[in-house]
Amino acid sequence: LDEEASAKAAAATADSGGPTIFDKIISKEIPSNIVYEDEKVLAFHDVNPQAPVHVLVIPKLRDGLTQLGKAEPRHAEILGHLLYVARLVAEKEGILDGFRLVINNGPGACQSVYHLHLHVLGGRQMKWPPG
Ligand code: IU
Repeated sequence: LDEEASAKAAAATADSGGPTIFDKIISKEIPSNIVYEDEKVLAFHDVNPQAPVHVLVIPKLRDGLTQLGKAEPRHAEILGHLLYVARLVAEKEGILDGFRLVINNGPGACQSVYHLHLHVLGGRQMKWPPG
């Protein structure tokens, strides 16, 4: 898919609240290249990396967090943990010197999987502004 087509495809994906592919990654029905795991979160390499290091950090229990915009007070602890794990992943992957965290929220940001996930990107010079 070219850039425009993939943006359109992502924008056409709605937050249905239904199951996502990440359920099968969490249950290990679909294998992934895991970087870090604990009882609350899973971090694994993105199948379509946008940088030499591209890891997704996700909560194992979605609990309504299809997207960050749905966050409520009860989610504050897991949100903090996801951010801390992103830093552990950056260290493990050797990119503490320069890494970027991204959360695509909703169609306007090309979110394509409606299970909250934090992108950890690095291993190359990141540009600003992002696309
Ligand atoms: P987004 O922020 O919702 O666009 O990110 C979803 C990411 O999930 C995207 O970078 C995909 O490459 C990635 N991904 C994956 O790693 N494994 C999969 O089976 C599927 C998507 I579908």
